[in-house]
Amino acid sequence: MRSKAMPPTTFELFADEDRQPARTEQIGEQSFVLRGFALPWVEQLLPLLEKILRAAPFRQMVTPGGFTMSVGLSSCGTLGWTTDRSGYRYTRIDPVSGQPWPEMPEVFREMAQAAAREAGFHHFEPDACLINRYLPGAKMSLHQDKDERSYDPPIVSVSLGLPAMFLFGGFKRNDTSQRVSLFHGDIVVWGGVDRLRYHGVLPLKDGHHPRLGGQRINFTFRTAG
Ligand code: MD3
Ligand code: FE
Repeated sequence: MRSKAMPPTTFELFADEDRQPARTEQIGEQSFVLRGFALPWVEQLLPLLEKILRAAPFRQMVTPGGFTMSVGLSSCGTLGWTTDRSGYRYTRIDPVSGQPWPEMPEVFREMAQAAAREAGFHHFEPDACLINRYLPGAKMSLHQDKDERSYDPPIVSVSLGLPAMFLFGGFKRNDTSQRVSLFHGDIVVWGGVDRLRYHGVLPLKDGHHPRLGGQRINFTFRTAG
């Protein structure tokens, strides 16, 4: 046992209270930005992402209202998200390939579970990972995510590539939004009372990211079924 008066036997890099420098930002009652949380996984993720995209390439889907989304979409996992003129839904089969969506790689799930746990959501079991691709100018208008069977599990979102301005609104479309910049490697976890808040993404600005080039890719992990 080290006595109070004695100097420490080793010099630690951080005192306990300084460990993990302020990397978690709370943006809602149950919403947290984990800055850089995905960075240790990125190099494992990218080749797996390329394989997924060979089987299920990004496509621009049409909304029930007849608008073509500016964001390119794909999915992996048991369920994937689709929209067309007849509505929004989760399916087991990719309507473009006619095949099941590519499997969700183990490391995707582990990263999402680690992030959920960090935000206080234990036992997160995602069965869907939506993959969004933003090229410069692409945006996502304010919306709620309501196509999942239960709103109890959180949603985990991973940002890669170019930065984006995320809009985090309230429970009505016209409630004021807060703006949150999201950077390469950031993970956001949204759950509980914040799960049905309106949200969107402003048009992506032109730029070059050293690893992903002129695009932003976002994964959202959900328990959909
Ligand atoms: C807040 N994607 O795919 S992720 C979406 O950056 C979507 O691509 C955006 O909105 C993107 O549906 C934002 C963050 C996100 C996802 C779901 C939420 C934030 C959320 C559900 C409730 C509240
Ligand atoms: Fe959404």
